Amino acid sequence: MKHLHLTNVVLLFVLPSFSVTVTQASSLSSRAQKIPWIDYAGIESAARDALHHVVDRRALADPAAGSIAARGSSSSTPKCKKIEKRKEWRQLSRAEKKDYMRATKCLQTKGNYGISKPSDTLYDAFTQVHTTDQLDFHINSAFMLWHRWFGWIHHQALKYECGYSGPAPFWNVSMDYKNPFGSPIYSTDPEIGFGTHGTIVRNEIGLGGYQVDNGAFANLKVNIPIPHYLTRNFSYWKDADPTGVWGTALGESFSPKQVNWVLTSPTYWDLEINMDGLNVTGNFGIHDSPHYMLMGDLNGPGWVANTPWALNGTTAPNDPVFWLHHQNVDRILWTWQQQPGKQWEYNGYKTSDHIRLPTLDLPPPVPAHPSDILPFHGLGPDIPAALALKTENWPLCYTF
Ligand SMILES: *[C@@H]1O[C@H](CO)[C@@H](O)[C@H](O)[C@H]1NC(C)=O
Ligand SMILES: *[C@@H]1O[C@H](CO)[C@@H](O)[C@H](O)[C@H]1NC(C)=O
Ligand SMILES: *[C@@H]1O[C@H](CO)[C@@H](O)[C@H](O)[C@H]1NC(C)=O
Ligand SMILES: *[C@@H]1O[C@H](CO)[C@@H](O)[C@H](O)[C@H]1NC(C)=O
Ligand SMILES: [Cu+2]
Repeated sequence: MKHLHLTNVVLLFVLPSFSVTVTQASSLSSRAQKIPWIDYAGIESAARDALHHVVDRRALADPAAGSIAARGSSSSTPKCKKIEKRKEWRQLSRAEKKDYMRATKCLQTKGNYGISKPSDTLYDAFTQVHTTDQLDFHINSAFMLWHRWFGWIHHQALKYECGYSGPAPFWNVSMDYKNPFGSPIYSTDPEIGFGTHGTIVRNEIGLGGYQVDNGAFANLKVNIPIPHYLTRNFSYWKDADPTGVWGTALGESFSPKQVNWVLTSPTYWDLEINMDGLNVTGNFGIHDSPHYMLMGDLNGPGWVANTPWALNGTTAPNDPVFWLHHQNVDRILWTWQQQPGKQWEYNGYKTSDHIRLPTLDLPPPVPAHPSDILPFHGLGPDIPAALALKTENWPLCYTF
């Protein structure tokens, strides 16, 4: 329950006078069932290993902390059968792309394991989870690791519920920074394009934008927070740029130069601040900018003040582009982690209010710790942050 007063532009996922009612969501997730393709016991064992690993490293780095016996992986933790290499969307074959689109839509035919309303599908369950207490895993240290795990679960769902056998693709948005909507991602091809948007104005959940009426997701209906057509509004990029904040300036925030700069972030926390553009006015960062460019569902229903939706969280996973964008954010984190000494680094804070709102008189921020629990509201178990630090370890088992 916090009240943020933003004088500036409303930052992504941070709404004025934010207050969440969690009662409904909590009662939903308490009914959540076990998901058959998730190895709960293995994950618990892997989580224990990851925590010991992080603790052991601290003991080694600080002899005063005493010696903790070196500890190998527990024998009950499964091993990766193979390490999958993720690919940029353009590297997928046409057949793989087509199958990815098919599997994505197939999630709308699957049950939600009690994560969401009975009438919701597994597709909706992802959005439901992302909408629940979203400040637990946005604009803070948990953000990048929470989304890494969330994207991995989504890929598992595509595999085990819908038979997708290709890699989890990412959208290297930097390739398109000069003309994002000219990207082949937004092809109108009914088999392999994510589509643009149409001409029909849809505002069921606020000033929504335009119904996506072309590409593989033409006229897709999504159900969170209420049934509506998938919506986008590309025109923020094209026409409205009175202040230079929403227009071409957004492309600059994910240019190759910007990515290289973000990769020089000295600590994990600096990486988070820079990825989200949290400490520079008018810079929405590599992560936030595409959300603002597409608007509609990718930006969430809170984009207009004084609507019934103004106080809700975000519907971003309703737009299939969400997954490709977040796998790219994950790729940048992964790249940063390849530097010497960075693989197991996790630090920063549970909120970024003190950075974003420096003029407010706030209590000291709570430091983040690798044992902090990332909540998934029934979409598999909650996990300690430490478990998501290394993508080549079980159960993530992927690389870039
Ligand atoms: C992403 O795009 C940038 C800009 O074109 C390029 O420099 C970089 O190598 C690309 N990386 C990957 C992994 O696609
Ligand atoms: C789309 O965004 C523009 C700003 O570029 C705004 O003026 C327009 O009202 C939006 N359209 C819809 C249908 O929401
Ligand atoms: C949030 O959205 C739900 C629909 O999912 C709506 O019933 C509720 O009134 C909204 N809450 C707020 C505080 O706007
Ligand atoms: C913003 O982040 C950059 C990079 O980490 C850092 O050099 C700078 O001091 C930060 N500024 C503020 C106001 O925190
Ligand atoms: Cu998110």
